[in-house]
Amino acid sequence: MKTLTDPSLPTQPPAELLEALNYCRRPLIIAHLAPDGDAIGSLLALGHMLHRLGKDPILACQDPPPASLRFLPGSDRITNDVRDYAVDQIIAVDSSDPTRMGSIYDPGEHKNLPLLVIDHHVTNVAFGQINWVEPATAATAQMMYDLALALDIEIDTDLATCMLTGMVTDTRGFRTNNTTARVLDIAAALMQAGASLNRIMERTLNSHSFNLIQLWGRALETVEFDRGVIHATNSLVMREGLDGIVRPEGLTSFILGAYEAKAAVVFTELPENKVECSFRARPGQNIAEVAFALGGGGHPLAAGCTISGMLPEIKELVLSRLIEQVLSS
Ligand SMILES: [Mn+2]
Repeated sequence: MKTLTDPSLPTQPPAELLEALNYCRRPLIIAHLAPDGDAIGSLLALGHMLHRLGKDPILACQDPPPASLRFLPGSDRITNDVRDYAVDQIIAVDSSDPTRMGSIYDPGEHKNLPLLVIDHHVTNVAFGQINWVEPATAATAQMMYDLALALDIEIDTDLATCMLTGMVTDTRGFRTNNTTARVLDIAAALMQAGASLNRIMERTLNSHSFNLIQLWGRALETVEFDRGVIHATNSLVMREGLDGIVRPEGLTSFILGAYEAKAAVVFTELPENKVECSFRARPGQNIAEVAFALGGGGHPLAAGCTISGMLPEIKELVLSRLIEQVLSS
């Protein structure tokens, strides 16, 4: 794992990454599946920048952007079908391992192309030929800002809006412990460049569907606490009648707010006996290692994994690992 760089300084993209970006003609940029604001914001920001450099980037994600992110300029250009495009380079953004690219990455079709990785997850497995990973940054979108500086690209309103959205959503409105003075400096610069912080907050963190509120209600009824770990369950049965919603977004951070809790997990049961586990923890913990050991990844205080098996057994396994982590810290 990489050592952290000084968070008060801009991060430096490797020279070979800048060279590769200048050299390509039609890169395929891939954001991770079940995309969040940082994935989509970074995807679009990089797309805008490469377009500005005279490239013809293809923007792709296995899953469509959530409705709350469709206000972002360029989001209508994101595709989930890239078979008809002859591309000459692959760039994975905000993805810590190749499975995060989902169905977009075609090992047969794409294996001979240069693969570039731009990400801020401490658990990144460096799966590209060129890997630019900065775990001290609050968002991949923050790295995109530093990339604009390195490429000498002027930041217009569209670019600023995409970058600020990634930073706002990954820091949950500048609340996470990686919200440094530099993060706020960049946010101010992006506002100067025309991004509306208020509009981004309203569209993303302050907007939920009624179905999501109902799912929160059902999941909150399941909340339990055991030796420092607070947890809730979102089963398939609980989502009956709540169309178009899978995850109780934001719930893990909310239940971690219990004074007694050091770590939190929400279990989301998926079809075909899979369970998605979303982890959050208070400073001093490291749940990235727990997630990584279970086949997932993330950040020291925000991580996740998806495990195959039955819900009760997976809950038991994951809770035992988390409790062990909390008791040993
Ligand atoms: Mn991110």
